[in-house]
Amino acid sequence: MPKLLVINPNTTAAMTRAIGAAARAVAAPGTEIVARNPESGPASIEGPYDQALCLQPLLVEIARGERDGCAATVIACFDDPGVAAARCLVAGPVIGIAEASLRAAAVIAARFGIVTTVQAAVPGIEELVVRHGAARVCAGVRAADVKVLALEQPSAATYRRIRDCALRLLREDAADAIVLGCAGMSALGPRLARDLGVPVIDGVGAAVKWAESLLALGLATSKRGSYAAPDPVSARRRGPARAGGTDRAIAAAAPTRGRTTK
Ligand code: 5HY
Repeated sequence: MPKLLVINPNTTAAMTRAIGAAARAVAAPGTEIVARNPESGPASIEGPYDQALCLQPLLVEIARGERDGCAATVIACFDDPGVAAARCLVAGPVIGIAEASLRAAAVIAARFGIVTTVQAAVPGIEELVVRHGAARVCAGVRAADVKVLALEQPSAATYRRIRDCALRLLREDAADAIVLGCAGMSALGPRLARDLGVPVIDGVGAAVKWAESLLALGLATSKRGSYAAPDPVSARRRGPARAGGTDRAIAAAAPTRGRTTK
């Protein structure tokens, strides 16, 4: 039975529990969900600085997940932090919830809109939309002006802000479906879909199902080219000051599987 690591890159345990519940709600009966967050890093990710701050502890946790037998990794943050680096580090598929949502949305709607938390998150998400070739089908990215941590126990006012933001995407930007632009919104998906009358895509669910299907197809990340495993030689040459903490922590967590020189 496959084990999936579903990692919340921020350090808020309540959010990790909610993300784990959203993942288990859609996982196939034989799939074991391991929901974790790093020991250190930002309590929430709201913009480029937090995204940078979460990276090293996130990679350490992903390497540990593989050592603990997780065959694939879902990065449960809508900024998809560290996805490419993690694909170098571990053998199994690594899926970001933003990429999974965009690909699912482009299949079920001619135009979709993304509702996220704060304005600071919008430019990074717009970049992801372009990077994943979804600019033509994305009607817009809008911030509901709610803090990520307000989603731990969303109040009625927080829910209304998100719903009304989604309504603006439908009415003013002509979106036909809504993508939840934060892992903390997963639990609100079913109610929003009922209230809005359109499909609402939750990235945690989309990424879990995608990971399961890649594993069922026997697919893992290619270690040829960009996602080749980190080269221990150059790691050692980076010198203790810079590399010591990061590489040693990651090396300690990761199995010494078939390191190939690029
Ligand atoms: C997320 N932040 O999914 C992103 C959403 C955002 O801590 N988990 C976070 O607002 O950027």
